[in-house]
Amino acid sequence: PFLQNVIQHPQFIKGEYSTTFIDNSPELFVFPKRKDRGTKMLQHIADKTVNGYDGEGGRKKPDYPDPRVPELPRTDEFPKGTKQILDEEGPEALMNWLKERKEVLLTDTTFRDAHQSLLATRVRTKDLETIAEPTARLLPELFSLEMWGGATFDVSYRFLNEDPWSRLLNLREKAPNVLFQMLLRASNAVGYKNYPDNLIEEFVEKSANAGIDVFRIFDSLNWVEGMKPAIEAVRKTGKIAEAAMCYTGDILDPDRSKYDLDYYVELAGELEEAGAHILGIKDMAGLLKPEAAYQLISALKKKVSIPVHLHTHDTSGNGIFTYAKAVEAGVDVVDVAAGSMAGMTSQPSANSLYYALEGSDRRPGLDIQAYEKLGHYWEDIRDYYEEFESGLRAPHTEVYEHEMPGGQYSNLQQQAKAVGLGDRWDEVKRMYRRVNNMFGDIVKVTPSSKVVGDMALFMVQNDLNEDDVYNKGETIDFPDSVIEFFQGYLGQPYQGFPAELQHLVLKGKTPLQDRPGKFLDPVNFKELKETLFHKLDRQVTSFDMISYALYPKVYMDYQKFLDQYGDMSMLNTPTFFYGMRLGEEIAVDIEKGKTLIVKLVSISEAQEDGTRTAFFELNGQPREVVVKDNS
Ligand code: 3PY
Ligand code: ZN
Repeated sequence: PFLQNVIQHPQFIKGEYSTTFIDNSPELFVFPKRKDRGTKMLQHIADKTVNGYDGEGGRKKPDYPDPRVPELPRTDEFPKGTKQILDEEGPEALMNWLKERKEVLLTDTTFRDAHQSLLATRVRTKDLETIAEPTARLLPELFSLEMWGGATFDVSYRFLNEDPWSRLLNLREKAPNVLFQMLLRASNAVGYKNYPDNLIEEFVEKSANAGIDVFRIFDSLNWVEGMKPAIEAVRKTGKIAEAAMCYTGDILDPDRSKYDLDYYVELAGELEEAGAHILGIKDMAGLLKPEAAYQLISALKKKVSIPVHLHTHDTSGNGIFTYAKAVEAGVDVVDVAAGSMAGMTSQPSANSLYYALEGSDRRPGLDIQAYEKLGHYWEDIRDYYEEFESGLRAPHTEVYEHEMPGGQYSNLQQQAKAVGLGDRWDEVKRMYRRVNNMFGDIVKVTPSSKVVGDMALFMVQNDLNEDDVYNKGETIDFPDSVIEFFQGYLGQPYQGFPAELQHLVLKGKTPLQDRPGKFLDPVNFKELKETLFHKLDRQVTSFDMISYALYPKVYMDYQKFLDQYGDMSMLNTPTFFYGMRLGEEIAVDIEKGKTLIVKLVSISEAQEDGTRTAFFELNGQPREVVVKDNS
């Protein structure tokens, strides 16, 4: 281990060592604890078996049938797709190709937004990997696969104990022919606050290297200034910058004139000017009604010369109608999800859209039976994540009232439950809209939507109404996210902040008027590498550095998990969440060519100290682990 430490030391690698290098580098003598991967894994399995997926004894492991994975045509070569056009001819050629298409193109969001919106972002890499190659082989006509970014990044570390960068690299290998698309929150990257410009640049560059082709960039307040650094960073990599405007309000409603048609047309012009290859419309809550879509797309197609890409959520049940009108008005690409992961707070169904456009010369050109087969797989694995379903069973037109983004609905509901407001969810939804009005009618999408959500929870929890806030505001400790929002740390809302409330929230602090990125110290990557080297006791990658810089605590908690249990991403999902049933036997491929056979034999009653002993067989050998029973 000593030699390992020497050759992995950053100074050694850079050749910066002298005779005093060993004396002056005490970290060389820190050796990793001897790991027994088998025992660590059993520890995790025992903990889930005893304490449930939620750590509170929730639900025992159901017995799931194997998911149906479509059989693939027997050929080695992947059919060529959009990725080859970008790689061989560049972004401009790809844009021209796109504009020449008669049919409407599709982005499949099943790997990202669909599960972010339906299953609280919980789908694990293992389940994505299994279906990535079948998807790429069966649907090479897709414009792109949206499969990364947004909330998937931190949820990956936080709740799934896995590394999002590995997800990207693994999927890229399995799907080399279709463009990979990610959702980038402009200066908030994949986080919930503004970051220094050099971190955004580094994040974009490394994501592009690792396999992202299309960056859908949005600002949570539609503030173009806040988007420019990200757009430029993407253009520098030779990849595609899709600058998206978030759709809020209702252009058909004369009483909501703050965000009218002119507002969007002007914004579109600014985004094209700022260097967008594609204009995105990000209807994150599914508020764009069919006739509004027709008017909006028609006006935008007149205004800009770049392709237009529409994203919506089917929460109201009107998604297909909205897309049909958008297609009629000439939209170039729309976002859909595989049938069994579509609808409700997710994207409209690819399958439904295909049939809805029967008889139209703009119907998507793809093999609908392939989509049906892929849907079987998703239908089967969706059961693993049942605990994270929002409970929404039918189209939900209240969304036109509360305006909550599809990706937030199930997450905020979980948050409400966690603070004991599960049974006051209706109130929270109504308060969400009231908070929006208090804030001056703002764009609500991560992270601005989180601010509205935090404030709504805060007001319901403390039984506050608008008058209370204005009357007692001086003495109220507002949530941190609300204070930061009014400080301008998320950027500037269209037409500014409401002055009275800003004054009450800030209590004398001076708000920013300019881009937060201009005031933040750049990340010192050299220093950060040293810090992390000491913390992790191993060679540090650019991916480690970026993730640590984005969210140090979440990242270090993930490292702690790895120390304690090891990499659990290879466990199948039911075992990862629920542990094992008594007598059950599973095979775990811990690396290529190395499989462990695990059997759970018995579990003792709880001892006085609250611990239980789980008895396993690991490759036929008896093993015991002690686990604390939280119940
Ligand atoms: C995200 O930022 O994660 C979103 O999906 C916003 O809609
Ligand atoms: Zn979305």
